[in-house]
Amino acid sequence: LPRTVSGIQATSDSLHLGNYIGALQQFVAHQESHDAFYFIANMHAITVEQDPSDLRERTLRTAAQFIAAGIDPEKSTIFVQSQVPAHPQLSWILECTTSMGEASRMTQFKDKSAKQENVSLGLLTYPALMAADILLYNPQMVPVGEDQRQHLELTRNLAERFNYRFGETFVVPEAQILKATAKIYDLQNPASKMSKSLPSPLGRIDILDDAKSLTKKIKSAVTDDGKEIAYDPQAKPGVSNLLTIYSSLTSRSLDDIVAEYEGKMYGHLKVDLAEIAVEALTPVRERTNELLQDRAQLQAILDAGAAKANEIAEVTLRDVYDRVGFI
Ligand code: AQP
Repeated sequence: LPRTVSGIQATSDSLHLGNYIGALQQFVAHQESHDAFYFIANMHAITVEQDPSDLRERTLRTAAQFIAAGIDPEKSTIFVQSQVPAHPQLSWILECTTSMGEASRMTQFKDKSAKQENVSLGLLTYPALMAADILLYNPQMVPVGEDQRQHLELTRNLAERFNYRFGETFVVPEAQILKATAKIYDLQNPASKMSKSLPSPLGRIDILDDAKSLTKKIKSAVTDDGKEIAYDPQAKPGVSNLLTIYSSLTSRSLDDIVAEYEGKMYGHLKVDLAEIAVEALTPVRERTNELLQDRAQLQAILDAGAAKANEIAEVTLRDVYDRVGFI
């Protein structure tokens, strides 16, 4: 089977709908056709300050949400980044082949460092660790949202550079960014992406939200001038975002949905979408809570995942150490 790898940071109690649609739904789909490795990026999480007990809790909660969303530990390898030491070990070597210019040109670094008072060195070297996360497993394909496109491009460059200098070592992976769902936007501000770090309580849908707050958030979503329900991200970003969410949660085409709502009002679309979201996310919330009742079992799944990930990552790391001349 071809291989795939991807991760999500453990930076909040609940993943949001952008993570779910942009990443998790793809993860679930690809586990059928790929040897899949999905990890909880707790090392990336500490590039900005995290409270240790929150981080510990969120790591387990994120793992529970992976499984509740449909990632099957029998099919996919689920693990925690810090339990595979080859990630930071390879990251160091990749950092030494990345220029300061390249790292500081990354838009995520520019955006996040502009928001921080104390910018950590880890925020700058974040993409080298991400390259290591990926290249250790020699995947053909990496499913991510649009915001990670630039980091994936850097990963490919670092792989090619290393191969050129030290001989064929890494597979150069393709980014898998689904055009339709690559970017889910904030419901209150459809010009910016839905994210964990923006304080937008009504704009961000958490997948663990209960029915009441899901409904409230969708009903108060910002819509656009005019009345027509049409998919037009430029002229109608708010409605288009709702249509994208609708389409992803129902697996129905946009054309089909737009045709159904011809002549109806924004309110109709919102009422129906609220129901669809409640129906899609309630089982995920309930399953997450169930899984969190048995933490020993969750930890056992993560330990088994780490053992499998370590086996593969160590082989790649040994080869890399040898090639760079480490005795
Ligand atoms: N809004 C989104 N639409 C589609 N995909 C998204 N992803 C994130 N937001 C959207 C994808 O989810 C995966 C995990 O991303 P992350 O762990 O970096 O999470 P985040 O939500 O982006 O968290 P942050 O870093 O806390 O938020 P910001 O960026 O605001 O600082 C990735 O595949 C990502 O593309």
